[in-house]
Amino acid sequence: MNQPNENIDLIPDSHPRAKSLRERHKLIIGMKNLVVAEAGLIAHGRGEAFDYILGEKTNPPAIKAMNAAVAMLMLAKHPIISVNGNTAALISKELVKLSKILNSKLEINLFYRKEGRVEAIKNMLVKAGAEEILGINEIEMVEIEELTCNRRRVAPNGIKIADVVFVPLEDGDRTEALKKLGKKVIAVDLNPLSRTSINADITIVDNIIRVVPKMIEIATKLKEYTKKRLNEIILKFNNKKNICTMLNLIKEYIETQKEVSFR
Ligand code: PTJ
Repeated sequence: MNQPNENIDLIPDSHPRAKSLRERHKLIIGMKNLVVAEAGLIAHGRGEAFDYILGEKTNPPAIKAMNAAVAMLMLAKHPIISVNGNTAALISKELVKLSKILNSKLEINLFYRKEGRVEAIKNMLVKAGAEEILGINEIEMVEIEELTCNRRRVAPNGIKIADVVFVPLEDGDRTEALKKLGKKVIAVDLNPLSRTSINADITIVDNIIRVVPKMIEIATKLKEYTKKRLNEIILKFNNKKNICTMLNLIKEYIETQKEVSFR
């Protein structure tokens, strides 16, 4: 039987969807190494479908949301980047870099708990350069009462006390629970109509693979800004309006593709 990495090598550079196929394989390898939950593959497939109708590119509303997100993380007292299996498998190096630029701690927080998963994700983050990782010490964990799923178990010095939580690829319940606790939530979700997208304070409708490198670029620029200027970026941002703009862009994209493909 082929090893999963051999399968990656079988994808020729000339394949029109080589990049997308390689991302799938990262997740398949991640699943075999316990980093990714089985359902993570399905979640990625759903994401791919939305990415397709966004033109597989970063659109202006996503850039706007990323600017507001970086400003909010920079102004936060206790910013936390929540890491799940998919994000670790897809972009761990960049996530670690972003956490360092933003002085934001990384916390592993999983929906699907299975023996060995936290350890596998921790190893992946350490390999990517992470120095401090929260959410790995089971006995220290505390519970968020507002949540019933596995994600309720959080680090006492992490999500529990965070004022701003960055939650890439999320399931809806936690965003609502974190909001009830008075925290600001920044979500990355290719589905602009998910409960997470609708309930987050800032929703970045884009692929996490493109988002994190772009946020690193933005953070490098915004580092020079005063607190006042960062605050202005946040005040000017309207999440619901921004999601509506994105929905209009999707409609336009589909119309254009209809014209181009079936005219
Ligand atoms: O690692 P775990 O155990 O914490 O589990 C992680 C998953 C993602 C499996 C879990 O959180 C889950 O089941 O999530 P959902 O409810 O399927 O939601 C995931 C959302 O992320 C969906 O709305 C997808 O459209 C979106 N999504 C998938 N891939 C990407 C994405 N958004 C941005 N970038 C992606 N690459």
